[in-house]
Amino acid sequence: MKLAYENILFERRDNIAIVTINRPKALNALNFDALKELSQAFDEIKEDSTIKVVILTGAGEKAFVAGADISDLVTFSSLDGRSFAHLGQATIRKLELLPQPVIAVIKGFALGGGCELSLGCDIRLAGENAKLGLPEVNLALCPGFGGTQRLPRLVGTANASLLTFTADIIDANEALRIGLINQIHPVDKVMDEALALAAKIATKGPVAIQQAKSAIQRGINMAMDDALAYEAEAFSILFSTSDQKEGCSAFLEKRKAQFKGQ
Ligand code: CO8
Repeated sequence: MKLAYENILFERRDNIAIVTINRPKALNALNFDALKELSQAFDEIKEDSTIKVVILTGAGEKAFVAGADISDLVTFSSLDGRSFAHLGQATIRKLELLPQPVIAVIKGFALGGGCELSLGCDIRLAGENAKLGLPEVNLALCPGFGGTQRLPRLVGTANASLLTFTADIIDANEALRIGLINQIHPVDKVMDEALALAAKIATKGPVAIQQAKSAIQRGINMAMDDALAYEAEAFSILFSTSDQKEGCSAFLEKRKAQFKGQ
């Protein structure tokens, strides 16, 4: 059954899914409903093997996501805060562990929970107008959607601590310098760049991409010896796929491989 969404848009372009957070009046801020819809969309994507790559973005050019919805936060009890943090964390973890690679397209503000959502993506492409940060401490809150864990793993504890403690909002160039984003593009070109990147990734062996993503995402949280053992399993299982035989044969026969995702 196709699910109806009110706070997000879900579209397909061939084998690419585009999920757009669509609350422009609140700069795409995340509330309970938006998070629940994102979670449902990620479930749909996980079950759909015809989707090879996912793009996650925000509606309009002013914001990717300007954080959690502060008009809700102001009324929260401690229990509300906990369930909101759990929902946000579970949703972003689901995103992070999707079998398909996810590219964030960041135009404008990616703040607080919005920056944390982008950290659950595998690759971040930014428009020249991107502004990123974790301004939670301005609200006497701390990051609650995984930012205290994913940001230091990505940019190191010193950069993460500076951003988190100062609440400074950095521009695209500084975000690129510290490794928070992968690339900067003109605002009107960044979605096309993401689509081209997604199309490129979609030409590769799909099971190989899944195994590589899994080894990266699972392995980063393991001790090195465990992670290497995990990688060896991820690698070896690929020899049971017909795509692997096709990929190696096509190379030797000097032709383009035709992958089936099997
Ligand atoms: N929540 C709700 N509404 C928002 C939010 C938000 N996060 N951000 C912007 N808006 C609304 C504004 O209130 C405004 O609404 P209206 O037009 O009705 O007045 C509209 O969006 C446009 O915003 P501005 O007029 O403020 O636009 P500016 O260009 O002047 O400023 C900024 C843009 C700098 C992005 C500014 O809006 C801002 O600072 N926003 C808040 C950013 C922020 O602090 N984000 C972090 C929120 S906390 C968080 O994300 C915690 C995540 C972890 C939660 C853990 C569980 C408890």
